[in-house]
Amino acid sequence: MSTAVSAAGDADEGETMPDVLRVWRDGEVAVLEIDNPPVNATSQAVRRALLDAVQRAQSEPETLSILICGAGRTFTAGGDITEFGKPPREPHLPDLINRIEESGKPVVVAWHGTALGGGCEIGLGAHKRIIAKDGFVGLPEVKLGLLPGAGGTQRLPRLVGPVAALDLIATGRMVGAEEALRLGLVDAIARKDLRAEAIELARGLIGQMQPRLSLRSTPAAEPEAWQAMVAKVNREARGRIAPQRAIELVSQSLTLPFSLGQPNERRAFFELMNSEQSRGLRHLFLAEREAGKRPELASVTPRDLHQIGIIGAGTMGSGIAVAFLDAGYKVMLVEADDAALQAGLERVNGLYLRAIRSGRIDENTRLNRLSNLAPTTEMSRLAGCDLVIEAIFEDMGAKIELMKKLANLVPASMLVATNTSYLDLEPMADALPAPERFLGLHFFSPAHVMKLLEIVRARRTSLQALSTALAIGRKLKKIAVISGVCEGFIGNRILAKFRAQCEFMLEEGALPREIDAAMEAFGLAMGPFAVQDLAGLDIAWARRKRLAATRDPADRDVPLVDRLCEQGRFGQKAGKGWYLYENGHRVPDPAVEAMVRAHAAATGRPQRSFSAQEIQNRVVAAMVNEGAKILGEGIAARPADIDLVLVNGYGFPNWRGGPMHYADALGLKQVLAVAQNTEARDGRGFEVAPLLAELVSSQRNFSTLNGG
Ligand code: T1G
Repeated sequence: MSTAVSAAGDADEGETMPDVLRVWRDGEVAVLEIDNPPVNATSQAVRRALLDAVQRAQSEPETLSILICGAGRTFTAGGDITEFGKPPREPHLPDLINRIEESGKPVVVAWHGTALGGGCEIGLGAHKRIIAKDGFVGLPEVKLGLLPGAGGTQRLPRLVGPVAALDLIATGRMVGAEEALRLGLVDAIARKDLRAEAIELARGLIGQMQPRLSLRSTPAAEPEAWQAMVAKVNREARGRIAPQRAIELVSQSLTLPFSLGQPNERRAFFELMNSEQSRGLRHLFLAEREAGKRPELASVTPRDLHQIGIIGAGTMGSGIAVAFLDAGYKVMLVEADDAALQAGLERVNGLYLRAIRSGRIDENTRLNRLSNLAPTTEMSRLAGCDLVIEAIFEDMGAKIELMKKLANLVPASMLVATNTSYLDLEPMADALPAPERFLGLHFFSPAHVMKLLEIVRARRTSLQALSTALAIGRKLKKIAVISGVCEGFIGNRILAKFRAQCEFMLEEGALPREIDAAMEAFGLAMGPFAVQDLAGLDIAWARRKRLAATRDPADRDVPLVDRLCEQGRFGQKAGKGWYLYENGHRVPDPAVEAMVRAHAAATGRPQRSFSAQEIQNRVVAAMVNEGAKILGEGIAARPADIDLVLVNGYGFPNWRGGPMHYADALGLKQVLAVAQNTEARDGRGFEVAPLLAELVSSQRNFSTLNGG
């Protein structure tokens, strides 16, 4: 017998609640199955239905034991993110879990798919936990700028010890079944049939006294291991508050009874929920899931792809090859001659050997993946591919030649993509018959690691090509964002404005180390000048030389990179660039600082000092102003897409939610004022994006443009 339970009890007047829990009995065991697609989030309806069912099970004489499990793909992904930031509604998850723990009848939880956040905490309240062989469990709240708020920070240390608990809570990482068992986080792994074995486990507990985790004391930690974990968490927090609060709360589980620790946890949870950091991270979570959803693609079916051709086996080409091999595709790698091909294969193999050394894959996996790789110097072999991506050097002439060659070698139905990072796609499309199958797939280096994929939509790119590219993004586990065509697309176009602004400030009295320090304090892993040194200043120099002829003389131009390169200061690889590198450490170089000062004085601009805040605001204003232009021109569909690009491809701190989200938090009026007061062209200010001005005058912000 099975009944669907709707949580009508606490519903607001007139509101009908969905059926979210199925309840039936297997002998003396009441089975409560959460059924709230897509991920069984513990919404208010689920909490209400579970509480009612647990209470009913207490009074039913036929029920002697209780199993809580989930329908569909996952036990539960935890708290319902769409409810976050709204006033909490009863019953609250901590109360429900306390009720489960206090149950006079034993409660077992069966975890399958992912038991995350509140889903893990429900398990910690239960008396026994069993997990599917391929199940995962974790407390990922920290990734949303939160901490577990339903007892997790107090019960988990009591179960697995404070060191392992802090590790799991502060990193938010999920553990598989084997590790969960080793840690003592589960009592058993189901051998074959999770549901049947869980029912057996529940039946076996009938009549026994059930231990309550909250009444147990946290086992003492080895001081050294604890200190090492605390140091690691502090080191990795890099400006994020939640991991630091985790240290406090897990520590409290060692000294305070649960009855005092839990209210502290709850307070911290709500404080974090209202923090800008959590708002930023939640914004990105939802943005990631929205990015691929385009109304115009709703009814378009992506093509099935099996064999991918990649032309060019340099750094980008070999990284892209590995990204596809890792996702299970067959890859044909094409180079111009044997020597280049051999070098490319060594690169690919080198990436796999590194993955073995770091323990990410084993030898068998390497061999397996490489068995799907076909190297060749014969372009004609590409005819059998479903998609070809060119990853040759950034030269328009060479790319057009390549497209012309392809036009004669591959069928007109084959998808063709370029990995260019800033060139115009239209002349390449013109060189191909059926240009609607052509688009940009802009990977970021290293392509097999970096999460971002810019999908560049040329004027004639078909909806099917676009939808196929999004499907590729999902399969490669990338965050794919659609961009229109413009110099640098979304990311590099904004990066150029960011860099230019940093160089302008050098002419107005700031030093490279001051700008880098300000931007590192903002949350970037490395400041812009340190990054240039890492990438090699010769790259920027070559680009400057190439663009020199077409540069608008009115554009403000800072020639300092030329001066550095003329002196052989190519960056880290030369041991000197914007900085000096001594035994791998970067140190400011008085000679460079003197050169910057002399250049600044020669410009005749007034010189002054800059606060970190002023540097940050100016950089952000430049990025946001360009972002607003990109939106105004329709290059990006939503502000949230721009945030995804900057966070996942350019190291913008995720806990600030991306530049557009951050600008909203800062106040667009202030951003506009900074943009208006900044000189970007000789004697003139920024060209302020009309959209930015319009939003300010109508007292709106970017979030109103995100839709949905
Ligand atoms: N709430 C609401 N919707 C959610 C959700 C959630 N927690 N998690 C996922 N979704 C939606 C998602 O928006 C998407 O919707 C669909 O489900 C599929 O997700 C006190 C309260 C579970 C590993 O941080 O990590 O518990 O786009 O595309 O790749 O401590 O989603 O189809 O409309 O991501 O298979 C802690 C977040 C909450 C888990 C599945 N929980 N979720 O990944 O599919 S805090 C989390 C995930 C908490 C307590 C507090 C992943 C996933 P749509 P998907 P997936």
